[in-house]
Parts: sequence; structure tokens; C-alpha cells
Amino acid sequence: MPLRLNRLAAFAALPAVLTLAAAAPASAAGGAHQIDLQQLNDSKASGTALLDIKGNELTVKIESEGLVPGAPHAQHLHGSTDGHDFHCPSADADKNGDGVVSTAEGLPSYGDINISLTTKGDTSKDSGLAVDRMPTADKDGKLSYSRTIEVSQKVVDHIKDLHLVQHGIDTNGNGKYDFNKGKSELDPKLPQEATAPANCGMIKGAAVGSMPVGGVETGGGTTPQEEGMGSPYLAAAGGAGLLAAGGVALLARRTERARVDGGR
Ligand SMILES: [Cu+2]
Repeated sequence: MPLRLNRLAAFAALPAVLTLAAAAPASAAGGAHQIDLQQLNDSKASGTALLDIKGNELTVKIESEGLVPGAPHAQHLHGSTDGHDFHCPSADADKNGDGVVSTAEGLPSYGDINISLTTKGDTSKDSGLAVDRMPTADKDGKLSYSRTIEVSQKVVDHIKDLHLVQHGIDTNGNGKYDFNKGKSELDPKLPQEATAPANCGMIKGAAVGSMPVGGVETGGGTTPQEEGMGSPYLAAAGGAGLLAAGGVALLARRTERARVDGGR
């Protein structure tokens, strides 16, 4: 399986893949899509991601750097598969002017969680901050992620409307998540640093200002997902775990190893 393909080789082959995809716009529901992750909140965290769709299987590969070393980083595909246009937030989204675009401030821009990019088990919005199943950056702040998951046809059809966000920043440079920027709006027990976005990237070719794929779709009513917008998306249990694991990767790793089954 190409899954085991050397990552560098996979990325090197990207231009060819993209060319193919561009030459066949009719097959929008499939193929490989590249994402450049660009820093938010002056995090210096950047990276590259590849979303590859085959049938209803989505393979997500992420290589990023500049993240908070040894800390877990929640990561999600945000946006809507109902034809709504969301995008990565700009610094303007910092409504309270504290210098940090918080997760809550970013939500109107990047939309709700569509897929939680966990390392195993559930990938729904419910696992948004299932920190023991989120990847941890290494001692150099680098993070590698690769997983293939089954996705709905809606995701396949609207993959270009989604974008990738990695969370977790260290605004005072002390090497861990703390309350120097206050509490997270999602859960007051959590530091803002743990949930604020570190980077965001949109799929190349999903040009800013263009109509999203399926933008003319006439849906019926509001989906539960939309109603959930802006509401806290983490379970208290996951939140406590995140706080405990702040800067201490060991805990997350131990928990992960102890877990036999990723199911909830
Ligand atoms: Cu997110």
C-alpha cells in the first residue's frame, strides 16, 4: 500500500499529482490536495499537509515544525461540507485585542470542527480535544502525522471547503502551556495557550474569494453541526487531560500505550 510510502517521496511526487488533479477538474471527488500550514498567533509553527482521497478513504499526512516541544497539539479539519465558505482567520479575528486569535475568535472564520485528526479511534468533533489521542510534538517542536480514515461522501465532495488547523501555542516562550494569556473560552480549566490555533492552511487551489465547491447547494435547514458552532467542543474529561499533559508528553504517551482500544 502507498500508505507505507516514504513520506519524502510522497511529497516529492506531489507536483505531478497536483497537475493530474488540475487536468481533471471533473473528478473533484478524489485525488491529492496539498496544504501549506501557515502560522497564526506568531507561533512560528508551519508545515505541509497532504490530503489524499481514494473512494471514501481519506489519508492525511502532516509534517510540521515550530510547535511547542513535547506538548500535545489538537488538530482538526475545520469548515463546512454544506457549501458554506470558511477560511483561515487573519489577525483581525483577534476581537479583544490581546494579541491572540483564540479558538473562539477564530471559529467564525474557520468554522467548526469537521474531523478531529486523532491518532486512533473516533475522529468526530467529539474528539476535538481528546488529547491522549492527539499527536505530540517532539523535543524539537516537530510533528509527523499520518492516518487513513473513512469519511462520508459529503467530505469527499467538499474536501476543498475544509482546512487544517493545529492548536497549541507558547506565547511567553516558557516551553509549556500556561495561563499567561488567560483561560480558554472553551473550558476555563484550560489555558488559552493550549487551545489557541498555532497554524492554519487551506487546500491549494481553493482560492480565497472563490465560490467553494458546492457553494450553490440548497440544503434544508440547519444541521446540528452548525448549531454547534462556537459552542465548547471539548468534553471536560479531555480538557482535564490536556491541562495535565501540558508540556509533559510522557503522560500522553503512557496513556496512549495503556489504551488497547481507541474506541470511546
Ligand atoms: Cu481545530
